[in-house]
Amino acid sequence: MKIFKLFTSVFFLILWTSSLHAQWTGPKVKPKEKKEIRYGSLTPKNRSDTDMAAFRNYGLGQFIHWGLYAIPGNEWEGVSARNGAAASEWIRTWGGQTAPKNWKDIYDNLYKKFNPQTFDAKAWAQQAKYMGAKYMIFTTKHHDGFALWPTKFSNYNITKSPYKKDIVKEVVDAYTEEGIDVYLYFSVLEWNNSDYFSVEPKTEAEKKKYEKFLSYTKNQLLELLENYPKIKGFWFDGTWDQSWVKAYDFTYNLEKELREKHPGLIIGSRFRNDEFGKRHFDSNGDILGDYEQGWERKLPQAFEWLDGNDWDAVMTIPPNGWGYMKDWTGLYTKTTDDLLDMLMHTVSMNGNFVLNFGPDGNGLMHPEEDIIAKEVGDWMKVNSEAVYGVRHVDLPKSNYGYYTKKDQNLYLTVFNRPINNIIRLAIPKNSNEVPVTASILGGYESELVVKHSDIGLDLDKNTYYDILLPKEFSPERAFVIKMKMGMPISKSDKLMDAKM
Ligand code: FHN
Repeated sequence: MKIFKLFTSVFFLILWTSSLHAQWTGPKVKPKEKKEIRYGSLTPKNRSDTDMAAFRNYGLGQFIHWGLYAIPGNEWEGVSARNGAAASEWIRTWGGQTAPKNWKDIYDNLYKKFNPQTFDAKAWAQQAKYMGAKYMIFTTKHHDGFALWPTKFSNYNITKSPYKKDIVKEVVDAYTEEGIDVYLYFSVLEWNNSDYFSVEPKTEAEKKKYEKFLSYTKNQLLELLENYPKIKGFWFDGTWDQSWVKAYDFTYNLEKELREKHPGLIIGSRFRNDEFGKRHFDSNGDILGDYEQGWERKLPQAFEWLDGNDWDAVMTIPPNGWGYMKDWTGLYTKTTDDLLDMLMHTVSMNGNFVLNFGPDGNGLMHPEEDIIAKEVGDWMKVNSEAVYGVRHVDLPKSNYGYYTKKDQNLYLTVFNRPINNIIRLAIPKNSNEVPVTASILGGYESELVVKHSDIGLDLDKNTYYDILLPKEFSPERAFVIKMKMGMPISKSDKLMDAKM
């Protein structure tokens, strides 16, 4: 029995890691030969409508993982699940020596205890607003299959808990009221649904069951659209199993239907695959859906890897674990400075950075999350101009931090301040735009000195602009230099080479 438990947890760990290290992130290699594809993307690359334009401008978002797993918080009766389950929201798969007896049964009955007395959707939304989030993604149903809305299509839902009320509605209403767009996370995969198959159903009986599961999934999605018409999109998950991959005709038609029912709906690249089983990107390397949705707990190293697609990156504060995890000790948890660095890394490459929160069984954020939300918000109050609605800058990479731009403004968010207080920007010699004036967002009033400096590097394609930082300016975190760009006063001439 113990060996079996160990086997299952190792199996899930392997599954988890392989799903996260799949091939869609990293540099993209387009196939040499074009294939005829019937089940490719239903929408063009970089949709140009207003909903997608809003997505492109968000910059910062919030993810919330909330469900029955919030009750144990990655432990049970004082025993930690840390090495027995892949992540806190995966605690149902807890196996190995530390797992409690009849754990799955205990877990599946947790709904009888789900009664978050201090849950206040308005307080969450206000916190997210203070943090600067422009959109949020909320788990309507995670892999355990428990629905946080009163779905008509399964009994395993919030109405059966002592809490009873429609949590999804509370969240959608509260965030929308604060001007934050809502996206619904939906896991297709369900651990405890007997109609669900991870492998392709083969026998007639299996096929029948899986057909039932597919129509249940469709009904739930249409129900979500009908119940919460204010939502902007779906954030799909748990779509990697072969059962779903092989159902490409069904998923193609379902996506069509969802889009028809809800014009402007945004769906990322995790929803479905083409008829050759290619996920995220079809067999020709073209994106499936409206944006690349594979950046999870990691960021692209190079802008080129994104191939011009819209994208988001979802990020945990602990190394892994999206649901509530009571005990963070002994784990490297990202600091506010780490997260701001990741935020600017992301927006400098035209992406949205989505920070995850995992509230506890009473609806309260982890105390460390409260601190981070406040600190990110304090920073955003001063610097959000460099985050919202900005675009990638085609300049040589700066070692000081990250460039972003909006209209005639160039922003450099400085994380690495040089000891000589000179920020030296490399600008290609043939550039028609150079920094003309510079100032620091918030805090420091006067304009900074901008100097054109010529240094002798052989065969250098760049020229240099120095921005002098006042010695007395000593912020505690990264700061943003805002520059107005304009015509260069004089083109830099080629210097006469010395005769040697
Ligand atoms: O397995 C899930 C995990 O629990 C979490 O929900 C993340 C969020 O992006 N997605 C899955 C793994 O890709």
